[in-house]
Amino acid sequence: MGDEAATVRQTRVSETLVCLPTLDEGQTIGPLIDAILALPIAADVLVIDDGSTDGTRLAVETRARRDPRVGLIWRPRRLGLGSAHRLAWLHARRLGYRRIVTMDADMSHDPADIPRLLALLDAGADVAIGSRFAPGGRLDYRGVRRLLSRGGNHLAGAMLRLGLTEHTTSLRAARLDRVPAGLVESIDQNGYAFFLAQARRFVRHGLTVAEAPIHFRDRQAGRSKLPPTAIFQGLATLVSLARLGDLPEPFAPLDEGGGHCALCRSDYGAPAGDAFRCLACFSPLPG
Ligand SMILES: Nc1nc2c(ncn2[C@@H]2O[C@H](COP(=O)(O)OP(=O)(O)O)[C@@H](O)[C@H]2O)c(=O)[nH]1
Ligand SMILES: [Mg+2]
Repeated sequence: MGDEAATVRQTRVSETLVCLPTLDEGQTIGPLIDAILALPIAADVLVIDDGSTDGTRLAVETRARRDPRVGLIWRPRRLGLGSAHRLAWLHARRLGYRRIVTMDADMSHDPADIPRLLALLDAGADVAIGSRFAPGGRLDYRGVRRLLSRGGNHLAGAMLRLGLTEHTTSLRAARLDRVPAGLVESIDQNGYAFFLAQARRFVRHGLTVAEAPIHFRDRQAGRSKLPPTAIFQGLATLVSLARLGDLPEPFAPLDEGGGHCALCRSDYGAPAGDAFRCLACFSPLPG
């Protein structure tokens, strides 16, 4: 397979898939995978890497070769954080997982929080969100980043009225049988906008969403991959979502057969705006 195609490698071992999108996270991805696999819960790990050049791919492939619980979807170039999450959801459904967990790969999210989120699903929630702003939660950012995170989430709380304290971070767990197929896979947004839209869809489509307080640490290695424009895109998305009021956003249900992509030979076709795209290599597909 050439560099223009995605490589996809994973078999399902357990019922829970923990998904980690990466863009040059070579210093943290190995220890993070090891920490997740050492948790007192059964989980597989999927990394969705967008053409990292810093050894991320090698660190994942080394582990994937010796442990069937570890999988990798490698895309040849940066295709966006939201698109990586949508692909993770689609993949989890295709392989028949019962639960999905998503989180950042820079160690800002603590793998030890995963069992706490899964416990909320076991207690009856459809979705569990790790929150920096719920009572007991912590955020290590200082200065402008802290202000933007806090302010953005206050604003989202006031404008969307979802009953949540956290709208913009990726640490989330869900029962795949309770979330309609396509609800997440059709969110055509990246960055913070994706997480805002996802939180709103969960609540407005009637799912039971629980929050668990988390301690969010600042990254110790590498640098932030989200450009400042992601903040403005998030704000614009917030305004357009608020305009919908309490109405659930319509979404395109997934075709269970899955759009087959002739270019990368995966089955990752999903609705994108008015068209269909392969989420693995991003080529347009016939609708
Ligand atoms: N696959 C993929 N991962 C991404 C992309 N953008 C960011 N990430 C990953 O998403 C996670 C969150 O990004 P990060 O830079 O830490 O955002 P911040 O915490 O808001 O500064 C990290 O694991 C990144 O490596 C992308 O375009 N594609
Ligand atoms: Mg980060």
